[in-house]
Amino acid sequence: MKTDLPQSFRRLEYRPPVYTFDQVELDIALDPARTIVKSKIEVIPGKSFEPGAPLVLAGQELEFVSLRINGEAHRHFELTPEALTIRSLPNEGKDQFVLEIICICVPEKNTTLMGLYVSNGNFFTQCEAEGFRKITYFLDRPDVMARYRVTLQAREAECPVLLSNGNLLKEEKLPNGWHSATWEDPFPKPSYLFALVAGKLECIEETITTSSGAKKLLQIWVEPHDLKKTRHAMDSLIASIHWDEKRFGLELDLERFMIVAVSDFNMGAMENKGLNIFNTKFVLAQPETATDADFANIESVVAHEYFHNWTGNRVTCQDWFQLSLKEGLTVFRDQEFSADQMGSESGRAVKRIEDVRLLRQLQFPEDAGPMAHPIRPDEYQEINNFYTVTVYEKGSEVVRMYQTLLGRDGFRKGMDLYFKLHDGQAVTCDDFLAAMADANGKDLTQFRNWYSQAGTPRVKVEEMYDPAKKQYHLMLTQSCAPTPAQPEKKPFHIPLKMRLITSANDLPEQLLGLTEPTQSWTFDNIAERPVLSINRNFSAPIHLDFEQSEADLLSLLSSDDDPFNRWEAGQKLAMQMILNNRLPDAALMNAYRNLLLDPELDPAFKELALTLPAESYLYEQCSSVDPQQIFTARRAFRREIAKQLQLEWAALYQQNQTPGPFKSDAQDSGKRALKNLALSMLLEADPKIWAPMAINQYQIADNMTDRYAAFAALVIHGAKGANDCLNDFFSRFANDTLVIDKWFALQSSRPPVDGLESTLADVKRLREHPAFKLNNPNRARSVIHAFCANNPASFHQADGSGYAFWAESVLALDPINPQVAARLARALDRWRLFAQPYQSQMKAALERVAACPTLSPDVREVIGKALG
Ligand code: 0A1
Ligand code: ZN
Repeated sequence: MKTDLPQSFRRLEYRPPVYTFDQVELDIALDPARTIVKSKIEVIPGKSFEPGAPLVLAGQELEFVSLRINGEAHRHFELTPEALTIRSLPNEGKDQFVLEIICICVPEKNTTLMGLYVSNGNFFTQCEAEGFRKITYFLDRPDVMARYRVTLQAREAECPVLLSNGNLLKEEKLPNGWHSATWEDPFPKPSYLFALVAGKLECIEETITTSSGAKKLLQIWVEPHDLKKTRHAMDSLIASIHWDEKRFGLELDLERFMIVAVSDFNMGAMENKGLNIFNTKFVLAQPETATDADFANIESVVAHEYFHNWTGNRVTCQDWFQLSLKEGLTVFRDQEFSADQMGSESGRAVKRIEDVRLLRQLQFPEDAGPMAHPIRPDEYQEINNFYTVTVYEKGSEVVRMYQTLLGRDGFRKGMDLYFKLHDGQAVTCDDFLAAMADANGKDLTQFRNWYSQAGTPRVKVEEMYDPAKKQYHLMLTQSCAPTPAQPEKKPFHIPLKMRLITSANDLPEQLLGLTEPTQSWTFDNIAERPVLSINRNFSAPIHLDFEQSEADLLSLLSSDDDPFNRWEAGQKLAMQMILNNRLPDAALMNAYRNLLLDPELDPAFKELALTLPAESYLYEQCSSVDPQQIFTARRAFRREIAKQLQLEWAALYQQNQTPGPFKSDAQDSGKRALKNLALSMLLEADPKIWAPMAINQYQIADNMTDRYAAFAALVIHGAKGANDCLNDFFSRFANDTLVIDKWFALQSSRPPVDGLESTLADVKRLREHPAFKLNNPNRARSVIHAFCANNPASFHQADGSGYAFWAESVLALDPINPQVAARLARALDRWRLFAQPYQSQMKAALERVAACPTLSPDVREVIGKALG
């Protein structure tokens, strides 16, 4: 039994490397049962070098074979399960020496999907954050950047394709049916960006010309039967390349850029230099099998990984505490790209609303829970647990605030300086901030608090209008609740876009900088009491405490010129009424009706405006959550909108059809979104009347968005015909893994329906289904995570049955794949927020998992912090 305390890593304990690597040669003979890895490395002293210092290499789950230094066998070393320590180096390590190591790994046994593994008979790697040490002994840290030359060998019949980073140097036939390929990456890189892929794959390719006139080869590699689903990813890649040239002056630096799809993958995708590896979910799309959301996600993930080529690869992170340096920045870049791809101002606003909704649904709870951490964390036990919505999405909001403060041009100046100073280096978030400050001659000292402090700041708004003096007074007070290890917070620099709205409609938008705990502003010559529109376009990632009257909120909902705040006003009204257990009143219903009938408004915006705040966001507004009560109140509210606007929904359903060939662009997908919300509302209002229309849509649909929406509406509302659709859908798409994931996920995320068996009973049956595979992360997530994290009303049962299922699932997944298990473990993060009996039941489930003596460090950290 392991009794040692979990090991913590601390940001302030960073030391530069003692040794570093120059040139790395890898020779890898691929065999699923026994892959032989030979490395030949030029080692030189690093920044912390002292003569005589040992060279300590990380290595995990490797079979050590041999070690040579400068061509001679070397005996002065020690091996532990985690490290290879080499002593008595030539000339005390002061001169460059050549290290040669041979070791063996077993890809077919690797279910963690970190390091080298096999998926559907093909070989793939995943090295971020610390997977390279499962391939060979190495200085597996991002501040050791080396040049790689890689030779892959394999049996040609099983692995006709051999890929690695960079440019292909040569290919050779070898004896006994083996062959080899040698790749060279001209750019120094950290080990986490290494990749290899080998197997039976095929590609589509395109040649493009970049801004400097260079020709580049683009390839997308997939299993042969998926080739027909790669067009959208290729178009997205080409669009991303052009966008980065135009917006940031950044050009593709390699002759060849490859994307490979794999169906067993822990995350979305990975930005390995020149050889991005993707979860199939974020590559493969055809109208018949992928929804509009899938198309949009593919576009943004392809862009995200491509953008990493500069923000992450050319300039990388000094250490893993700096993860947001590359992730926050790259999410910001992909969000801006997707916004531009929407093709209109209203499209940009729609994208902004979607991003903020996600932030509030997922990141706000994280920032208020036991795993709360600053975007640049100070401590971790397992770095894999820190690929979080805080590091990514809040990180992106922080980058966006630079742009808000400095303007687009100022932000671009900062980016230019960042690359000028740091190209080819491993740097820190402080370096990024300094580049932004120096390029613009600005003091951003206080802005640093966004990097060091966790928690979502609250800004209290108080206003007063003085009709006699025609003055408007605004007082803002900021605060931030304690988070783990941070009882007290310093004030943040909060950029707040605001506008005073009056009938004359003549006051401009302004940017207020809230830097003090409390600050006041006076506005003169304000002819009448204005309506305040503040934090426009969500200029800062904060909670607003503003007791704005319902009348003012209704006025913003009907006419704020900032579409984000227009949406926000509606969300706030709905939220307040749901939390007070009220149904929408006549005034709100009227506002909804006007909005839906407004011919000027984008259908995608209408869909967002009529979608209620998520349960997880509603929880965050309560001091003691009764999940069943919130579900019931929210559902009743929705049903009322559905019923009272039934005629409008029926009309919208007809008006927003998209005849003609399928297009996944913003316009058509916006119309489909509104039409399918209308369909769902009609079933909410009266499943008996409207089910036949949904069944018809299901049957005649020529695209997955419409087919799935009809299917989901039937299942979610427990309508007649739902079961036939379930059977039909499964047999229609039995050979398409990604579509079958949808089939599983829909059933697992179905909220409770009167008269139907509990979703948990369904989920337990699904887990026994022949097509269920716990080892495949997408499939496991489609059943287990879908239930535990996306189906609150079914999950939170007073008898604790949902939590017991969660505990069993965490314990079953952990020995197979700790990363996937640890994500699932997070589903109980907010247990302290819940009322009884939920809270005690959750605690008991957490304790049951904690009692397992063989937990991975990943799950141990999450559970330990939840209970701590
Ligand atoms: N850097 C990737 C995310 C990523 C992180 C860890 C992984 O290992 C399991 C895989 C991918 C990105 O931001 O897209
Ligand atoms: Zn990323």
